[in-house]
Amino acid sequence: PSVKQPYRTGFHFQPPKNWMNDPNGPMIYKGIYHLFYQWNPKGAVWGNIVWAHSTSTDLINWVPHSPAIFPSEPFDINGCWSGSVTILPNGKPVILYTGIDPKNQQVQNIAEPKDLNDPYLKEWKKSTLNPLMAPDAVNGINASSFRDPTTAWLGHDKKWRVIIGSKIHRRGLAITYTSKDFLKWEKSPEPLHYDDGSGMWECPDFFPVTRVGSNGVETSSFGGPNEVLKHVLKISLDDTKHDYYTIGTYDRVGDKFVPDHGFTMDSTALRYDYGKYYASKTFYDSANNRRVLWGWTNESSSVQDDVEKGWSGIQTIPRKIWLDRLGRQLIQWPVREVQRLRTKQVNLRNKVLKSGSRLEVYGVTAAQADVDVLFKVRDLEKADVIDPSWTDPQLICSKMNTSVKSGLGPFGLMALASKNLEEYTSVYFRIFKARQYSKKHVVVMCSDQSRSSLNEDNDKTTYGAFVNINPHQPLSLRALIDHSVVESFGGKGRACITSRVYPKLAIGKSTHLFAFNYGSQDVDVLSLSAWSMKSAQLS
Ligand code: DQQ
Repeated sequence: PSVKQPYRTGFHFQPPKNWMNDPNGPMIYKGIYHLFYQWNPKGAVWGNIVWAHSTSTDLINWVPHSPAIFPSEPFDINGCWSGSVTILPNGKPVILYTGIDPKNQQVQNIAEPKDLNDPYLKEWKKSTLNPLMAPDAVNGINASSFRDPTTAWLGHDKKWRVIIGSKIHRRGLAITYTSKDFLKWEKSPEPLHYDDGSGMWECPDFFPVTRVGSNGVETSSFGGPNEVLKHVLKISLDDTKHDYYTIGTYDRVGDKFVPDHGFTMDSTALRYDYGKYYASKTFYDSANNRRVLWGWTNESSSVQDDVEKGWSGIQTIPRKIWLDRLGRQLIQWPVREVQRLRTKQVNLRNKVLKSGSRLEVYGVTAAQADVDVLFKVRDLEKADVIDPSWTDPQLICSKMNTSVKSGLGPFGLMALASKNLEEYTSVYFRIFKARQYSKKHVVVMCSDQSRSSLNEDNDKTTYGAFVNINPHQPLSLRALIDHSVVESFGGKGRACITSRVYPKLAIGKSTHLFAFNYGSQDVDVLSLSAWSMKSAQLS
């Protein structure tokens, strides 16, 4: 970030210039992390898509390489779209990606490293057998809705499976293909899963999770002798531009995914992130025995602003993800390596945030910071009763902005704030009673961008999520603040909201950070730690 480029990020991944969208084929190979991503070599808007490529030893500092895959053959001459890496049993990584052919049909191709001894895998060669999967008159596949192959997994019959996002009319589906040799693929008669009425499924992801602990599970794993696995299906819904997931059981014989509690894609659905977040993808990090999630966050600024600043799109900080103890949702937390960027630290303990008050956090670079707070409310009886019709947390948050006082809340953080609060992005909680006389509570987490910038030319939509926690316990809120992004984790990773904002005043050294409580009751800040963050090497 500089005076001319106040919105460039210090530690959220972005290329030196131009348009970036989906993360592609993340993996670890010979101890090196690889990130490929959809990139336009020619400008700050979507188009001319190639697979750009960067590598890292810690998921935070990155070295750019030349694009790994770019249009060159009939099977991808109009674009090299999203795809995934599979590590074959002999350790060799291969890429499956979507190519756009001369007729603008979507087909699936394979590429493999030219030199397996190069840990940076700089050069890739495309198979002459491409395309490996293509729509034709017989298979009934919609040629303009057939893309984004997942990491493949090995079945009980030693055959590979891969799913590809698709739609037929309004039915969104994950088409399964199987193969013995990874080159000849056969379409399965039935999809792994589908949903009538949802529209196109982009960038599916399908992976096992363990029921105990937070370790990751290799994509082809069947689980240990006493280990029962669950599976997660995630899809990126083209219609809403949100990533939804559901947890369920994978029937390996029928190649069917059976969700435990259905797979809804509405305002009550499970999402990785309730802010700006799309086209995400996980990989199994064998060096650290964890599953890591990458997700793309696009701009909230106008196309004209993007063209002027010369870039568009960032990646969120990679997150470790695992199944919650009760098996009802995933937990996400920034990979611990990001903490190596923490430098100057400020700590507050046992402060009372009086009703209607703010507490400025001094001494950290508020435009580039990591903040972790623990709040505690004193009397849950003081919570207002939630209106039973309020089932959409985003609506609750946008109806009641930061200035609206309720029994318990809003309390939280004001990030990227100007000195006199002409601008701020607030991330906060409100606690409601589920019903009159009820002992059950509903915790809502909001990210309010409505006052984020004096520039009105941005999308300032307010985001919201329910946080599945018991407010008798302290409420935790972590925020990764990075110039034009606020990436927030509520309830220790039970709800995440990523926002993009473009302050005019709250930039660089003129940025402030506050804890606040505008609710009618005092709230305790059990602890607040904030760190100035060093810049990562990004290019
Ligand atoms: N982006 C890619 C597609 C994918 C979409 C093209 C999702 O493969 O479906 O850049 O953002």
